[in-house]
Amino acid sequence: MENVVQKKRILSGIQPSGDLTLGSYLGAIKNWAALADEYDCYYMLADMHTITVRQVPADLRRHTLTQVAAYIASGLDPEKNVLFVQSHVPAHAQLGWVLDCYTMFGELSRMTQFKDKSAKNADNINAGLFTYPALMAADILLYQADLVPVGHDQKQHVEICRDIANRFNGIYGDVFKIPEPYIPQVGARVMSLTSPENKMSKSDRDQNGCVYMLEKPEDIMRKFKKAVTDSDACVRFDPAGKPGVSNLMQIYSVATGKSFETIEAEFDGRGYGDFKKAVGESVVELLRPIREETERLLADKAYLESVYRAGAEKASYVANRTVSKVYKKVGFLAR
Ligand code: ATP
Ligand code: LTN
Repeated sequence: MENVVQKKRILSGIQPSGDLTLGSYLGAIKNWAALADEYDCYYMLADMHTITVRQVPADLRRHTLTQVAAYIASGLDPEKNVLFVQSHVPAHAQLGWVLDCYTMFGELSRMTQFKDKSAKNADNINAGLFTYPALMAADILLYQADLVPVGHDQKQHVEICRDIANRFNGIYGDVFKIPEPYIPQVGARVMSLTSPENKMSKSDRDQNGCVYMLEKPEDIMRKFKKAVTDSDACVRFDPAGKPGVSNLMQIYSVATGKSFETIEAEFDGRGYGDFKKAVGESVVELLRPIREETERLLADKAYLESVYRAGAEKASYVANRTVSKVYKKVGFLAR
């Protein structure tokens, strides 16, 4: 008897809403590359989500292409992972609409990302920003994903996706696989260098709080030297009492693989100056090969195009099957 074990499937995505940050890398992309052998992996560029906040069209195009290059440069081999652009696969919009009709106003109103983003974009609180989680649920459910690797801030979105899927399955039978969030232990929450109580975010207006994946070494060093700490002069992990120092320790720990105890011992009796310099240098070295490879790939547009075209084709194949099933279940007349 044939004994083929189906690999579990993974789906995740990042919005091409700006230059990728150290947070996007440590909280998401870095962990993705290690999953390719064990799982069947789909990674998208969530450009349809990006227009929930007004974009300059040329910038959106540039960010999308750069992000394809950065995915590959971060170790996502296009032969082993399906890399695609959300808007290239119409099934996302198709299932997104259906799921809008199975998502409740009340549950959408409770989403923290909606509350944060509508506070930041008070002049443009559009319907897409509000129904964002239903489209994200479609992204995940189209691929019948088992796991969704994301940073901590996206956990609530994966939870609402599960609720929507369970609701739909409750009415129509087992249509969707119920996905689980997959959140890294360390690195899931990289905080701003200037206001360590807030998450480092690519759309943050304070550019000094944010380290970008493709940033020049001297700029990275300058930002770490200016990072907010405290007046204790003691390198110790205590996120509540010492948020700035603890954030730097987390970053240093993921960049070097050192434990918090090792880091505390390494900087025992030394000032924050040495510590910040060491963290900055570790990040420069972590990001250097990725920046260089991204620049090399961006010079080869034909290759990048071949990657995202092939990705869209593979993704469409899987996604269209789910849409057909869903259309039939809800009672749409077959064409
Ligand atoms: P935006 O500013 O456009 O909202 P963002 O910079 O906050 O974007 P996303 O594109 O929303 O980041 O996130 C991409 C992925 O990276 C998600 O899985 C998210 O959880 C993760 N991520 C983003 N920022 C951080 C961070 N500071 N720490 C850890 N993970 C993060
Ligand atoms: N909402 C996510 C981006 C995103 C996503 C997804 C992540 C869109 N669709 C599907 C995981 C799975 C964000 O803002 N980071």
